[in-house]
Amino acid sequence: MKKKIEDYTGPAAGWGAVKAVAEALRGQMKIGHDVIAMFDMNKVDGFDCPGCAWPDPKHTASFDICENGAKALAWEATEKRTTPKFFAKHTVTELLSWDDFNLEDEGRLTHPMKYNSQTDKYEPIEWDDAFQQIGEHLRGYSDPNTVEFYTSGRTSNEAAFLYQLLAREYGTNNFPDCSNMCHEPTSVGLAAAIGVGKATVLLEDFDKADLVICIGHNPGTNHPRMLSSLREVSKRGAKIIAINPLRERGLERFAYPQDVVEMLTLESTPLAGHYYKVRVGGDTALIKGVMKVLIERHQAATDAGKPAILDLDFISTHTSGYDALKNDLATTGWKDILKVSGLPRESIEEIADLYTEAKNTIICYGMGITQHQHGTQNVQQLVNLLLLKGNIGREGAGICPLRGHSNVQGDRTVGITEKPSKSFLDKIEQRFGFRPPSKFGHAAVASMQAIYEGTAKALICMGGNLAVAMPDKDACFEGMKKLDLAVHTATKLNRSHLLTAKNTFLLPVLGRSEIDRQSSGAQCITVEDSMSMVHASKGLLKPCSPHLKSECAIVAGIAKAAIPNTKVEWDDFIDNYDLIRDAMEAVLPDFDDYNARIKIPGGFHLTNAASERRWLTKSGKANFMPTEGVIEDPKSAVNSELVLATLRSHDQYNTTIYGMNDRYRGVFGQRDVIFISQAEAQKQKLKAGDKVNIIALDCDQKPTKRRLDNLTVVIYDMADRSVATYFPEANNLISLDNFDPQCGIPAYKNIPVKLELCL
Ligand SMILES: Nc1nc2c(c(=O)[nH]1)N[C@H]1C(S)=C(S)[C@@H](COP(=O)(O)OP(=O)(O)OC[C@H]3O[C@@H](n4cnc5c(=O)[nH]c(N)nc54)[C@H](O)[C@@H]3O)O[C@H]1N2
Ligand SMILES: Nc1nc2c(c(=O)[nH]1)N[C@H]1C(S)=C(S)[C@@H](COP(=O)(O)OP(=O)(O)OC[C@H]3O[C@@H](n4cnc5c(=O)[nH]c(N)nc54)[C@H](O)[C@@H]3O)O[C@H]1N2
Ligand SMILES: [Mo]
Repeated sequence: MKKKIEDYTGPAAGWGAVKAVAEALRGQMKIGHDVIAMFDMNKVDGFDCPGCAWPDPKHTASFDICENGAKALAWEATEKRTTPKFFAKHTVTELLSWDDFNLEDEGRLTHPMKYNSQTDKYEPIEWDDAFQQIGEHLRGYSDPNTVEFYTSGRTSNEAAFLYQLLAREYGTNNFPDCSNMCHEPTSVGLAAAIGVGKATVLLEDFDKADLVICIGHNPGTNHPRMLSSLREVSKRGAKIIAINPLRERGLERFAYPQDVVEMLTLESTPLAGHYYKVRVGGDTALIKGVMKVLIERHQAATDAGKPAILDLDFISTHTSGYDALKNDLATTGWKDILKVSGLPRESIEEIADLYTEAKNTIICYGMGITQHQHGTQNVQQLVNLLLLKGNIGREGAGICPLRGHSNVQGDRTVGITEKPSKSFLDKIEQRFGFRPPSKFGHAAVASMQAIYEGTAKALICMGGNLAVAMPDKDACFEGMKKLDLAVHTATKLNRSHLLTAKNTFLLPVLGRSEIDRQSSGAQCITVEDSMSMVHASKGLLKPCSPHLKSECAIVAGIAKAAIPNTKVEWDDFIDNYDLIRDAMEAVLPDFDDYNARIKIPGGFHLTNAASERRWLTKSGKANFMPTEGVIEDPKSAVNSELVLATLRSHDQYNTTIYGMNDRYRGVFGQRDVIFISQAEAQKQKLKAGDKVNIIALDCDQKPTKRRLDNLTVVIYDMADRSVATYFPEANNLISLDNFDPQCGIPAYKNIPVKLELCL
């Protein structure tokens, strides 16, 4: 595709999406049965979309696929294959010179493979041999805490539950997880504030909200099915506010592909009526500004005998810490708020007006909020704002984190955590008869540090592309090569697989769309969406190779070989996944009648105490959590004149690159671009099409060695003093110690930088 930059004038979705789906399918899938299967995605008896975690209206919609869901499926159900023949032709050294797109575009992995360092090639291996050899290595390490067990969030509840059993019976709580890179501030921040680290809303709440605030997320690309919910909100006349440094088409206008009239008349529904281009890293400043206005106005109103703005009853009955919040806001100066948020005071007052007028408010947020050194505090500022008007725990109101991978939330629920609770470990012991370790283990950053420092010996990966997704490519790549053992279960080849350890195994796994047949018949698995709905998913397509195993079967195979006296009935579990679910029911709270309840269309909702105004916090109340100052990334060069956010294009799924376009942002045929506002470009003496190098700065604003060269300048409607480019290409600009100390999330969204014009 030819490189070009061109304004995208259409709405989000609409005909552009229909065309893009057709393009995505071309070259991947034959138009036939498999494409028809797409329409069974997210339906009762069908399989869950491997794309995002946005819930479905009732899991009964006759036709509710979205462009990026279709791309995710086309990518998984492709006709292309990465076979032993392919590996015989290419050395790993050669493959390392391929780009990420071309590696995955070779298609689905078909055979278990083992790396041979003599030939520098992956070679086929029988499953049993692979398991025996992996088991032998694992049995050889004297300290189980030198093994890291990574999970990427597509893994089903059943596989994740078995995986944590394997690791814990083996003897470790080292569970680096992709959620450590996206919603850890949610798990930690919400838990401290309201006692539950998850969304307090259900899809139905969107029908009752008067105001939806979308802050730091890009639904048109990353949660496209959310657009139909936002469309309903807008059509009802409720308001939507977008707070985002970049103007994102998916937050502005949407044409619903399922609405024939909208499609044929080329009409679209406007979404956010109010758009605030906050500076990258300016959300805490902005939200604190809004709260400051609200409290001052409330004070003035009540002094003058006018109606209250805040919900004082709620505050006194249900919360703790209001005075501390008030005091902190009183000492936060407007100069700092305006400088850091990059917004004029009128905008902040306007947001306060809209929030005051609305009876019910939902706040939705994503990576723009979480991926900062103060990601946890950022999330808590959103909760503070909601608590001021009692907007948690009633209809039409609440907090709505947009989770990432389609089952990242479920994986955590069923035990993928480096900090297990005592009650969870007790239950495992009661059910399985072994005492799991209680010493806390590693999350993602700590794992990668251990890998880099050489204290970790082995890395087992349930999917994902860890070394590419993490910050500091140089350190990650070097670390991976020092490992004694790397085991990857994957659908497609990616770069992490090529960073070979002394012993490396690549195990091909069934995708969610494929039939998982075990001795008792075809199995279903379960997943949990962003709103804590748990439901079944059953693959319908013929597996792409007869040599694939399910994730559950691979975990069991490794476990049996690594733990000779295992107490777990692995074979029974694999014969029939109902038995895994029975065991989960015995161990996990809220999973009563699990096998029966997943058969209910749409699944069942896991209890969320905060949404019932039961506060499972230490204080027994919902806690206001003030944060000092307005700086979200205090360990970076806080006065940096320019900060960089790393984002996803419309044609990518994390490290999986589907194509070279970012249609809604008007970028075609390329990814090596940097977005900058017109005014900022002028200040930097740049113009569209110029080539620049990005240089990351240290705390003292001195240039570091971290750089990304030769990016094309794209003038974009966005905040000043901010720039943006794509991940994962930009990941080497971030160091491994640039993370939120409360929860460990890397600060991917606020890198102080300077630009250098290429001559
Ligand atoms: N098609 C597709 N779907 C996906 C994914 C994918 O890669 N492709 N990834 C999945 C995963 S794992 C995740 S976690 C989610 C991610 O979903 P999102 O959270 O939407 O992810 P991003 O694209 O990283 O960034 C979102 C937005 O944050 C804005 N932003 C950047 N910095 C700031 C800031 O400082 N403040 C504010 N307010 N906004 C800021 C950016 O302009 C961008 O619009 O999507 C999931 N769904
Ligand atoms: N700079 C920067 N870095 C980031 C981010 C950012 O916004 N900016 N976002 C972060 C976020 S939110 C996340 S979640 C991480 C993503 O990190 P990961 O989850 O580790 O990465 P993915 O790219 O989603 O993993 C892709 C690989 O998963 C495998 N795969 C796909 N489907 C399946 C399956 O069904 N089963 C198995 N076993 N394997 C499968 C394929 O082999 C594919 O190559 O990246 C993080 N990194
Ligand atoms: Mo994510």
